[in-house]
Amino acid sequence: MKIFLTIFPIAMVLMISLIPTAFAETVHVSIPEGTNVEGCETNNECYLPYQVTIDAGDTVVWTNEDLAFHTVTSGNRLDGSDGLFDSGMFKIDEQFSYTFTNSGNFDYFCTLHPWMEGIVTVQEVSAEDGSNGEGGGCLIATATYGSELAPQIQQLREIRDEKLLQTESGSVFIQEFNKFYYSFSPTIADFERENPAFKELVKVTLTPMISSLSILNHVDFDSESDVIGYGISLILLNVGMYLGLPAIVIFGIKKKFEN
Ligand SMILES: [Cu+2]
Repeated sequence: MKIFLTIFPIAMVLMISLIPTAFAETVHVSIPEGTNVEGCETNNECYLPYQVTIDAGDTVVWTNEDLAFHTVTSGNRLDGSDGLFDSGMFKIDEQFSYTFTNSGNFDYFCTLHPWMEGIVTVQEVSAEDGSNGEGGGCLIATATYGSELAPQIQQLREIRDEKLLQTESGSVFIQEFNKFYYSFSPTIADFERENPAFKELVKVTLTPMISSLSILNHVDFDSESDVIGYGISLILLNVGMYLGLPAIVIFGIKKKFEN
């Protein structure tokens, strides 16, 4: 039991210390009071700050601090909305957030007060394929289970689209997970295609994790804290399965040899 008792806390500390650095950043932009009247544009103060620079995967949150309705609509006053994002009208103290998955310069304006303009500059994340956000295929699972339509993959997709992406913390998690995941998954998927034995090994390794995720199909998230709660429980369960069980087995074998 000693090994288990040593490995488990170390693994926990590692997991927990990795969580904050792995999370995407959230950048706040305010819509200051009085922007419903022309004039703020002369100093670029209709959205504050008027220009923000973020990494792909980061989220911008706009807060309406004015007394009037406003919108945050991608595009510009000359060409109108380009359809990428649109808050619709939102009122005082309400927020609108958008997660930028691709790099580039994104203009936006207020459709009610077109003099209000802002810009979001999104920098490429230096991962191999980190810009691929929602809708990206699960490369490893696809290579492992043979097709995008395998039930295990459908299940993962359902959890992602119907559960996690419906909540804010879930969306943040997926963004971060994708950044991390797409940094190594193409390599593993290629290797699996070339090496059937490795593919079987991955299948055996992934199955407990996918089974544990299926718990999420049977719960309803009522609040953001539910998501975090289930998320942490699942991480703990998986740490237990992947580090705890082998540790117990190794310990058992060791004990046998000692006797
Ligand atoms: Cu406005």
